[in-house]
Amino acid sequence: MGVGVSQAKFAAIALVALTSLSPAIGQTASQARPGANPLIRDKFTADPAPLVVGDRLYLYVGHDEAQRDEMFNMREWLVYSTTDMKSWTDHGPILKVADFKWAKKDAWASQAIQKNGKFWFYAAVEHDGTHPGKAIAVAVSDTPTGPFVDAKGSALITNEMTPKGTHSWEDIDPTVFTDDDGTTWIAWGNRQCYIAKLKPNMIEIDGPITEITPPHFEEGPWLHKRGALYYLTYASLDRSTHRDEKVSYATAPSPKGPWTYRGELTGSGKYSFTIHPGIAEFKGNWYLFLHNAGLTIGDLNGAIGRRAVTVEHLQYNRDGTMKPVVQTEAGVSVPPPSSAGRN
Ligand code: FUB
Repeated sequence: MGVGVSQAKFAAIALVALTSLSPAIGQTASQARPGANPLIRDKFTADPAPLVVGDRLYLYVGHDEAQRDEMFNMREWLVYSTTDMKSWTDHGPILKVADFKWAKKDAWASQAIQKNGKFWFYAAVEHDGTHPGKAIAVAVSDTPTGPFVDAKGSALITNEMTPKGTHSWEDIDPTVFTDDDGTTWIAWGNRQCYIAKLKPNMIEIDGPITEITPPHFEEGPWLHKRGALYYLTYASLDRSTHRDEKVSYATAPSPKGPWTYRGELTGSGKYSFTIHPGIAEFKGNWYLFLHNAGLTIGDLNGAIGRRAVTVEHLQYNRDGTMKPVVQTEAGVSVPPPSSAGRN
């Protein structure tokens, strides 16, 4: 009995010692902490796009399957969900590039929104030879977890629709946002950033495509609104000073602009050339989803085509600007750094 007690005591002390060591041993230890980064650890995932539906947050991601030195190998999109930002349910693949008969490859960045009782999923893909270059596809489903089907049977946006661009991957990374008046806007781009209205049918552009490229814009735009202010957050690259993308943002009084550059929101993602913002308000708190290349699975380490999605608390200053976000392993397993200025 005495031995049993001291064994139990030893076990308890060992557990306490291990727990207090955990911040120092990084990723392995933080696996035990619900909400820590990266969020998904059994697959490489990129380009996180959150969507709140009722009391659940859905997170759409591209599935990175690059082997060894492959640059990208992305064939499908996956969705996960949570009710508490700590534990995630894996709903599996919702759509493959092959489901768009006119597309060749590349399940690149996406975003889903809910409108008129349906879920609309916009994504960047590589078009077949009939419209060479990247294109934007639209799929639809009755539920956030699919099955999604091609909603149009052809691309929503092709490379020819934005003739100013000089490269074939200019038309990528759609972000969609429905304003209070019911108008849905779509913004997208690489090096140039464009915005247009969507028709109420959600599968056609309505009116002109306008260029709104903010400073250092590289790709991955994300539109959202808080109070009266519109935000355009994006992967930025100041080629004169940096090798890897960071996140920057601009604000405007309307989706039509004028957009005011507000500077950098984050640094670069760990070991990653790309980074990709996705923003959501969920249960009274704001979150910034990102990706980095800090995850290792088996003998495959992080790389440009083997990324891992993360999330951090997002906080605002009283004037509506966003507080700089530091990327951490603790993520939302710990409370936000400060509650001052939160709405
Ligand atoms: O994941 C493929 C591409 O890399 C995305 O479309 C870009 O935003 C960048 O993350």
